[in-house]
Amino acid sequence: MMKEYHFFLQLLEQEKKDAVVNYVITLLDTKQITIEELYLEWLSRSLLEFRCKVDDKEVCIWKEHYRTSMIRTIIECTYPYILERLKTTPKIPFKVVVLTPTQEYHEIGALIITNLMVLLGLDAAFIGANTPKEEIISAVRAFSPDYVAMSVTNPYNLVVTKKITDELKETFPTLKVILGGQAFQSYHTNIDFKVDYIMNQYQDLLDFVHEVKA
Ligand code: B12
Repeated sequence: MMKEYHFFLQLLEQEKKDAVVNYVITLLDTKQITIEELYLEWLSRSLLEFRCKVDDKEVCIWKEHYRTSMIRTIIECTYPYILERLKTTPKIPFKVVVLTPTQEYHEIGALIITNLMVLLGLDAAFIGANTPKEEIISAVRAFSPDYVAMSVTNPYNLVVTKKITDELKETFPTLKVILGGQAFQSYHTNIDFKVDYIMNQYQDLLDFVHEVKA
């Protein structure tokens, strides 16, 4: 799939939104790529490896925003394929609310993880990025989830994440809390999170599902 990935990347780099969306849909229709491969090996990679060309410096942030927006469109376009897969996926009777905390605008990881949870049979919903503590508490009251999963990218947001998770645990003693995202991949702080899981990658999610199904 190297050749195909490079073609996809080229379309993204040339900002040919219609062509890239059509290309991905064709690959999904013809089952040349799975949703998991698309999310984890193509979409994530194309963002993680995003670099500015030297003479693009001034417009770089806009190129990053536009690439993110194209990726978001592609993620939304995968939903009918998820629905198709769900016809044969056994349900896991746990509700998960996924979000990013206050000041955390990086949301693509959270969106992808939500859809991967859905594909695994969980009842998961992404409720938003940059979510203040009071809104998170109100969302837990409204949805009564079994789990809250928070995605954190910037390590600066770990302090606020600690405050939110402590309050969630105090207010809802039976609620399980999951943390994940890039901030934990380089996690060397002494913050003692009182949470149930800290996950780094897709395999951790697979292990989690295996555990809760048992
Ligand atoms: C796109 C992007 C943005 C976009 C985000 C748009 C959006 N709507 O999401 C915008 C332009 C808004 C942005 C802003 C900023 N960004 Co930015 N951004 C990126 C970029 C290029 C890609 C991030 C991304 O979407 N990756 C793809 C996703 C799929 O990967 P992921 O989030 O890691 O998720 C995967 C796993 O971590 C995991 N996962 C994630 N969450 C969870 C949760 C659970 C429960 C589980 C199980 C797993 C899991 O699963 C996912 C799939 O594998 C990265 C570059 C990079 N190297 O990451 C910089 C990057 C993250 N940004 C960075 C910075 C510094 C910023 C800004 C501060 C810069 C600025 N001045 O503009 C602001 C901060 C905004 C804020 N307050 O949050 C730095 C962070 C450095 C650091 N470690 O602190 C990076 C690394 C760039 C860099 N090399 O400097 N950014």
